[in-house]
Amino acid sequence: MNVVALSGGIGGAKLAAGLARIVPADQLMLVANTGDDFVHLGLHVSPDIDTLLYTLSGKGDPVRGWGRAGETWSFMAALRELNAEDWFLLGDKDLAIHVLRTQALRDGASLSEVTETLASRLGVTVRVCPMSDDPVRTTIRSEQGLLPFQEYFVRLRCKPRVQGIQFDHCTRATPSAAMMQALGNPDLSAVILCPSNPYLSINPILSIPGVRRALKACAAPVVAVSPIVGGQSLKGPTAKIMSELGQEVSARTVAEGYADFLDGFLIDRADRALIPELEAMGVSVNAADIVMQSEEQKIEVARKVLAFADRLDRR
Ligand code: FO1
Repeated sequence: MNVVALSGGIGGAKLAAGLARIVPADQLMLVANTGDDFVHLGLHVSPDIDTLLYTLSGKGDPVRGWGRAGETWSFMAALRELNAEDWFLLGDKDLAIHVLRTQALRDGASLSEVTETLASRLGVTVRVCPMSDDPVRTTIRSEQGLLPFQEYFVRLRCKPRVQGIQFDHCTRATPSAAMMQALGNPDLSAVILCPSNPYLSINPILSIPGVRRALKACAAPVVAVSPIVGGQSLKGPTAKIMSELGQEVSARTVAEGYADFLDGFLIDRADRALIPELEAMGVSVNAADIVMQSEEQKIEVARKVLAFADRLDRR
C-alpha cells in the first residue's frame, strides 16, 4: 500500500491521523498546504505542517485543533506588556518549533528538510512534506482589499466577504520533489484529498504548476472526502466562502473543483440525494458517516476511504 494524502490543518489532520493508524508509516505520505505560512514577529510559522506534526505525535491540543496541548502563554503576556502585536497566539511550547524552523531556514535548509528534522524529533514516523519549498502565499481578495491569509483568518476571524482568492507566487513555485516522486510511483495505491477547505487548503496545493497534471496522470485512484456535510462546513469557513463566491453550498461544488482528476468522492450519508448528479460528472460516489469526532471515527473514515479507493479503477 502506498498512499499520498493532501491536507490542510485541523479538518484534514483528523483524517491524516486515522490514515496514520492503519497505513504502515513507510507507506504513507502527507502533503501539507503551506499557503497559510507567514513570517510573524520574525518567525517562520507553518500552521498546517505543525498541526499535522502535533496531531501525529499526540502533542496537539485536541480542543483548539492547532498548537500544543498543555500550552502556557507567558510569551504572549510579555508581548502585551511590551505593547506588541498579540492577535496571533504563539504558545510558549509552540514557540520552540517556530524558532528552530526559522533558524534552520536562515542557515540554508529547505522547508522539506526542516520538516523532516522536526518530524523525526517529535517522533513522527509518517512522512510529512510541504507542498513546495518555495513560498506560495494565500491572499484573500475582500471588500476590505487584499488580505494576507492569517490577517483574514485569525485577526479578522474570516468576517470580511471574500471576493476571490489568489495564491501569490504559485506560478514560480516548484512542487515538492517528494510529492511528485510519490505521485509518479507506479505502485501507488491511493491519493486521498482530506476533507480540508478546498479554497484555502487544497487549491493552494493544486495551484502549483504540475500538480493537477500529476494527479491526472498518477497510477492510483484519486479520492476526495467531502468537507461539506448537509450543506454545512465540517470545519471552518468553507460554506461561508462558497456562498460569498456565489457558488452553491454543496458537496457538488467541491467535486466540480476537482473534476479534472477525481475518481472517487466519499460524501456523508446526509448528502446521498446528490449521488446521481455527482455520478453524472463521471465520479464514483460512496456515502458514509464521515464526521470525525472520536479517534475511532477517524480510523473508520480512513478505512472507508482506502477500501473505496481499492474498489476503484482510474478513469
Ligand atoms: N488560529 C487561530 O484562530 N488563532 C490563533 O491565534 C492561532 C495561532 C496559531 C499559532 C500557530 C499555529 O501553528 C497555528 C495557529 N492558528 C491559530 C491556527 C492557524 O492559523 C489556522 O488554523 C490555519 O492556518 C488554517 O489551517
